[in-house]
Amino acid sequence: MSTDRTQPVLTWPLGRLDFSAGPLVMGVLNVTPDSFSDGGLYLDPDAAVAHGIEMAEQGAAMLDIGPESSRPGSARVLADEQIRRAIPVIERLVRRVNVPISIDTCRPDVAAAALDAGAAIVNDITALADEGLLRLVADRGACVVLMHMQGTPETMQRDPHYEDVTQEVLDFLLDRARRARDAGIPPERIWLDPGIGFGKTTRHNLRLLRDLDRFAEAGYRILVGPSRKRFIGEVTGRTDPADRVLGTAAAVAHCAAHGVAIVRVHDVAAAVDVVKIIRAIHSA
Ligand code: HH2
Repeated sequence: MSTDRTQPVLTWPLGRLDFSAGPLVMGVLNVTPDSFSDGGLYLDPDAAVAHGIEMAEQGAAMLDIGPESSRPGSARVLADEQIRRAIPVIERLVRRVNVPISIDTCRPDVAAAALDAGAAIVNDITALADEGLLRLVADRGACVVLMHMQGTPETMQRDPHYEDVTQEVLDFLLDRARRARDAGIPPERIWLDPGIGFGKTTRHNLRLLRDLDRFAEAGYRILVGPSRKRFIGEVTGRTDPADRVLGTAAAVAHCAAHGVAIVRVHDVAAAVDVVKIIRAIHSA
């Protein structure tokens, strides 16, 4: 079983991405009042669109629009409110930037509205648990991020537990990937994400990062989202997420050196530089 990851250019009905220059950078754009790092900064659509354009200019290969925070302890946001936050921003961004737009949601009605507005990727932290979202992604020809999470955002950090975190996360993702393929989603449009910080202790996150080669060998493109997360604060002692840019850069460098296809970050310019350096070293 494998997807043809040797093909550097991915074209799908809604977009095109060239992976030949090493890992691609996905810029995070949270249109929420309460995201752990950029909450409240881009609730205003003008500010959100300006930041999206800025990240594309800095070299983001795609933009991930998040209308609901999934930080530990966060509550769910109704679909209507997610649509109200995200759709005007997506409608404007697709006309202003030349990169695919991703919608970070687990709700089929939000994803449908985003795809109608021009999004090309569905980023689902519940790995298409919802049958309707699975069918939507298959029918509409979107790319999808299948992410691993133990529990739900409300409860996931209470007592995460694994016998073998890497094997369990990998087994889960491969199982969800098989289900997505059975529903008709081609393997090259299925991207797998170990879900850094989602029902994991710092040790679990570090183990997953240490074992990235095993994910990269599984036959699918791998996406990793370490950006400014708590494990970086715990290792470095940086309590303010804004002070975790260098720690994030180190994690991005590690991802780039271990077969990751996409890194999801807030600090696009830094990640783009890191990826360029790792790539230059590897092709020297
Ligand atoms: N992390 C966050 C949200 N969505 N999606 C994927 N695929 N992978 C991730 O690691 C991931 C994600 C959490 O980060 P952020 O969006 O910055 O914060 P919040 O959930 O508080 O909006």
